[in-house]
Amino acid sequence: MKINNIDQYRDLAAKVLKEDAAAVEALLESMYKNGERSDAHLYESERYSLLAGGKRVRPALVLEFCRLFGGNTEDALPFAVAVEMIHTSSLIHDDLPCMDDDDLRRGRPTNHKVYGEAVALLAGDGMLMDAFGVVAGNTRVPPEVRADAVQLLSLASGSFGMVRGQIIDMFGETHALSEEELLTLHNNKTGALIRVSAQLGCLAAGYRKGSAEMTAAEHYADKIGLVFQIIDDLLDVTSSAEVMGKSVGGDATHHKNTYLTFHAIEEAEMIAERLTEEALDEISAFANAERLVALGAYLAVRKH
Ligand code: GRG
Repeated sequence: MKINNIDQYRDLAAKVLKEDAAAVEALLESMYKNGERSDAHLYESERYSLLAGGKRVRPALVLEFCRLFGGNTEDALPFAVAVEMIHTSSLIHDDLPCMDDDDLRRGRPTNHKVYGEAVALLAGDGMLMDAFGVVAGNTRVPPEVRADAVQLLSLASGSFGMVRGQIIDMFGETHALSEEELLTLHNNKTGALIRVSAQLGCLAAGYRKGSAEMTAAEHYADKIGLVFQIIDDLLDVTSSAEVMGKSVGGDATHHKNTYLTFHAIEEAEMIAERLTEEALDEISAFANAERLVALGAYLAVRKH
């Protein structure tokens, strides 16, 4: 599917992200309350990062795949919130001095800059574990769907998904990676959570692994997941901290292997466009796919 005029998708994508973020943020808002004198700073630091904005792309994918396949988005909302909690925990940990040592995230000082390293570590740990409880406690869907969701989320975020991607990324700081290794890195560090978001939306709508619906969702997500990381690599060299709300230029500082290690900027942009068109082809034949088409098209031209 050729993207001839991106402007036609921009408004719809913004509307989709805004609507879905509102539902997700309302539930997040209710999760961590004031606490006692001795533990209030844990909940405050969790709220600080969870309610700091962010594009909410992953939860939007959960809700939109549920909607696309005829589900009730209320059934998918706990799954959407859980993915955002895991994503946010990974951002807190990624920013720590022992990882990327960043000062800015989502336009604000990073969690550890405000609350200290130990509290930031625990805030990330806490919301990561809480996320699995939120999924298992989603009584709006049958127990076997919850069990599938827990397993898929665990695979996507743990040692066989995002954490694996992060360790390959760290290895790459001191070793030259092959392009194949870089793709494995991206597919795990960024792609796995994007893929599971699409899968959880399908699960909430009643479609299990192996169904034509979930397979199409996985193909779409794998392609836009790679595009997401290519654009992230491009923005790291072409954008600014003001626009991004996080530091830029860190890839070069940390000697990271990125898509631009292997491809010139214009080539990477063309690959991102081609992958996006292929992603849209995976879903455009389903009725009412416009919202996910717009979201996929927008992600390829996002500026932050
Ligand atoms: C805590 C499970 C867990 C893992 C820790 C640190 C780490 C292991 C993994 C790092 C994963 C990571 C930070 C990947 C980068 C993914 C990425 C492109 C993040 C930016 O996502 P956006 O642009 O950010 O969606 P917003 O702020 O909009 O949500």
